[in-house]
Amino acid sequence: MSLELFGHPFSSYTWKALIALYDTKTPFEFRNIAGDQYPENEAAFLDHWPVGKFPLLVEEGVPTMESSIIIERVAPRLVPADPASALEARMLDRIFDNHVMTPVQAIVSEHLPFITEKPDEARIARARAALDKVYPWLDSRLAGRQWAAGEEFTVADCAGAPSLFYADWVQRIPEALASLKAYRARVLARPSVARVVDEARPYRALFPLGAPDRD
Ligand SMILES: N[C@@H](CCC(=O)N[C@@H](CS)C(=O)NCC(=O)O)C(=O)O
Repeated sequence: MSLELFGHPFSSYTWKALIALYDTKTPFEFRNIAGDQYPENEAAFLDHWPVGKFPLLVEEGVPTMESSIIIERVAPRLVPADPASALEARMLDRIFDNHVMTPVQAIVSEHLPFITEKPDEARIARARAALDKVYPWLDSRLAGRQWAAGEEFTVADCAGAPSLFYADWVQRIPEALASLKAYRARVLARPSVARVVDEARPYRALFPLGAPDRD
């Protein structure tokens, strides 16, 4: 079985799939589509998925889109066997993507000159308000848990790590939310997560709001 993952080393959703692959020690080939350096990778990627959203998994020529589905394909054990635990893990995965990463992407894209000439301050304010609402909810939900969905490292953590990594860069998690801050630190220390953070260091200058000197 040959697995190829197309993605960008600084992309949050690429991290999500990479964390699952690294954590489960699944062999694969990374097809980097960063910038103009790898035109053959970009062409093959767009050939499989003209929508152009990454990551994309290609297995023996057959593409799979969407990071959560890629994880279920390559690392099924990251979804718990018990149905109630599986539901919790999938729900947290959706919450991190839709209610943390989506507002983060909105704020970041409003600062990308090739997407917008002048930042839409109202959109940025709405995204910041969304983060302000979800942070305390996450803090309560994660209290007393080792990992996002309980005692097991799951797909929810693959989503939680990149979304909270970047969320804290655009809107600092308040000190008072100790469980959420501790979870972020814990998940960033996991070797599979530390590896994607390290591999992305050369790309930090790309962060349009300016990467903070930490993490
Ligand atoms: N729902 C998708 C989201 C993927 C996504 O938004 N990827 C971003 C990179 S982190 C992307 O492709 N950005 C490039 C673009 O929008 O053109 C998933 O989970 O894979």
